[in-house]
Amino acid sequence: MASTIVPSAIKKVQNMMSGEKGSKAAQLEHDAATPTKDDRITSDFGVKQGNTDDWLKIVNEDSTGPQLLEDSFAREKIHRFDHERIPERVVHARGAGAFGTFRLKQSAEDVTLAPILNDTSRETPVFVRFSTVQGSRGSADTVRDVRGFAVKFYTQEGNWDIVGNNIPASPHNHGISYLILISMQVFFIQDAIKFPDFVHAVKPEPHNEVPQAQSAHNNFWDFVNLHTEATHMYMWAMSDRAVPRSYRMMQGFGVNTFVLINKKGERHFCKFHFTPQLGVHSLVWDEALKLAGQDPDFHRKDLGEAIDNGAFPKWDFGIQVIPESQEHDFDFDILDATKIWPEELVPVRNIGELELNKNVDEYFPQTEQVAFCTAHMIPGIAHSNDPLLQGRSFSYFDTQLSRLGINWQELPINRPVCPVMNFNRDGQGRHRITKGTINYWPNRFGIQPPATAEEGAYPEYPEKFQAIKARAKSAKFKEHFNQAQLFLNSLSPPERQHLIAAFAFELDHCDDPTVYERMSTRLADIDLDLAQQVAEMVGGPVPDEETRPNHGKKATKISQAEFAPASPTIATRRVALLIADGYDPVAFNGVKSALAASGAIPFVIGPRRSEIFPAGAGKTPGNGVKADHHFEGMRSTMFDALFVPGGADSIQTLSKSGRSLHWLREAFGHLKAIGGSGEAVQLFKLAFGLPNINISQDGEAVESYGVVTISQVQPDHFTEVVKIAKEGTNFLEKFWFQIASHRNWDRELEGLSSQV
Ligand code: HDE
Repeated sequence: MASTIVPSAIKKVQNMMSGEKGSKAAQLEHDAATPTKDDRITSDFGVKQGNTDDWLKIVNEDSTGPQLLEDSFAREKIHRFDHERIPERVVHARGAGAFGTFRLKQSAEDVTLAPILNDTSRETPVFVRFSTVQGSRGSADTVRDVRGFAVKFYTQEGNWDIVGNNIPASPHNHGISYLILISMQVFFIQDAIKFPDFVHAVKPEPHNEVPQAQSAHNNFWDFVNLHTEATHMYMWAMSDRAVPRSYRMMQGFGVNTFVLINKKGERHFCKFHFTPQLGVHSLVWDEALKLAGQDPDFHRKDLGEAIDNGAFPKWDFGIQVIPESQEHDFDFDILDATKIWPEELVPVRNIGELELNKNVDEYFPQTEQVAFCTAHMIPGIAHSNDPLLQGRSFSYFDTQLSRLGINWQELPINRPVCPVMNFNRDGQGRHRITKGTINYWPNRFGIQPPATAEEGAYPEYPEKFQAIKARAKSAKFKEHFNQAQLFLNSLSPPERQHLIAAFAFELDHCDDPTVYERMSTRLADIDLDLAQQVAEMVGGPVPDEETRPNHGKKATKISQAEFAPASPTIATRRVALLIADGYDPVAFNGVKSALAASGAIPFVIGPRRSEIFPAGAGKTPGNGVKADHHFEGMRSTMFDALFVPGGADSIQTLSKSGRSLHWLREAFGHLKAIGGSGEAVQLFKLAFGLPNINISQDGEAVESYGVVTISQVQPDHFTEVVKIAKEGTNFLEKFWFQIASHRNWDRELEGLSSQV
């Protein structure tokens, strides 16, 4: 009996695996159908249908009449449609996902026995889902929020999920709730009870379901003010981190403290990091606000587009490790997920690389039905006593029951690539069929005995406890302001300005004076200058003394400015070329092809989405270039940089159009790199006529506050090989450097961006 049941099932899975690389893809391919012209439409029970457009009726001479219930094809179609929606995730409802590969570059065998982290010959398939937290499934991508960064590793030892986010402490919105519960007095506080309070406070208010996908409302600020444990978190959430330029340009963190176990049975505490190779970049706030309306799918499309173009996003995967013996050597509790482990104290060891290289085939069965669970750990990785992690590991399995049903782990996207053999049975939506008479252990045939350690059983670490049962927490959990100050002190000057502006925006949306007045006072616990600036803006009481001195300490790798790629790059940046009839073809063609050659994505934007004709070529169809979009269809917010080639007629048209001037001024206001050649210098004088902006006059390329101009054009200005270096004299070199710098912060710091 044993030989007919177990081995055949295992063999089937093993055949699909054929080495770990690509095994998930092979498995999914096995489940997927690609309809072709040769296929014929059928009902769900497999019968071919001849007419899918007319419900079966009793018809009069004019072909009208009542519909028949007998039409099971029509009824099936409507039934299926009526039940297409499942409950959206209670948090992180809006997301985008992709497949990829994890490669280990350096073994971490000294700290973990997990083969995925010590076998450098392995390639492990992954699925990653990015998300926002507060908004519902149809909300916009670019809202101010923490982003989910959930990774499912389909390893040969089973699925391993890191359900993380883009902010390292748990200033994750619902992280706050936990942060609060672990820090309250010891009475009556339980994870499951406190978590809904926070999520209720941040989600739309109950009386009118407003606002959508925003924390800028009374209830949120009321709640976090009353729970000072949330202080560190909201500093991050008000920073640029909460408005990423792209999912591809944000960090990912496991947030919780995990345990690694090595072959000797030693334990190390660990935090997981993903650092994007393109650098960490954000939108500016005004741009994020506008994009929410102009292109609500901005991040989703950006991810799909990059992968389709072969520009696979990559992250370095790193671990921070603390030996068990040093658990108490820090002035914060290393199990407190609301605290970071500053990198100068615990360096990050980059040991691997995560690459996303395949878009989903169908959103619902893959991105919507993927289900993560923090309890999904493989041998060599384990829970610590981080109380946030322990609470989460109950919640994730539980929430999948209402969303997907008890057999959620059998859905194709969630199925491990290794054999799953056990005596769990039945339940709604069961797919697996197991042959034979045995569904229990022990059994008379010895079928499916538990594994031994040598066979790869999950190792339990014998941790000694001599304890009392109490609702308690360690004393270090009660400190709430040190890392909020550390965060503020570590920001660059523009990032600090953005943080102040974000507080001012959010509290301006609170119309209950109790809320914004209390918050104005609370900020003095972090920093007096911060509190004064915000209070003045929002009409709260302006504090005149600090209630808690700022310790003045800084940490590395907090400011996004510290994550520049090893060498500057313009790869994957979207650059708009603005033209009208009569544009200069030399500059246009030169810059366009040089952009593409450097890995950027050029877009031609004109007054209409049809052919635009260059200077001197007449309007013969085929002589010009077809615009990708027109000025009204797309907005400057959707691009990282603009280039305007000269050409007298083209510039004259652009100068007369309010919309094209708005494109330029808006891009200037959003601190983007702007390049122009020939007659474009006149347009720039008109658009940004500020004395500080130095514009090319004598044929030399000039860079001034991120505006790069060259007044006279020679063909070789646009064909030289481009090295991206600040000192460059060449037009492209200067322009490329500005694009690679992401934004020109000086423009903002000196108040120029608000003057245009
Ligand atoms: Fe979550 N969280 N969470 N969370 N979380 C969910 O699970 C929860 C926390 C995170 O793309 C839910 O499948 C509790 C921290 C991500 O599918 C739910 C606590 C972090 C995602 C849940 C936390 C996260 C979720 C809702 C303790 C960053 C989306 C749907 C207070 C490390 C995963 C679901 C995806 C989703 C509970 C705190 C990240 C309800 C109880 C901290 C990325 O189970």
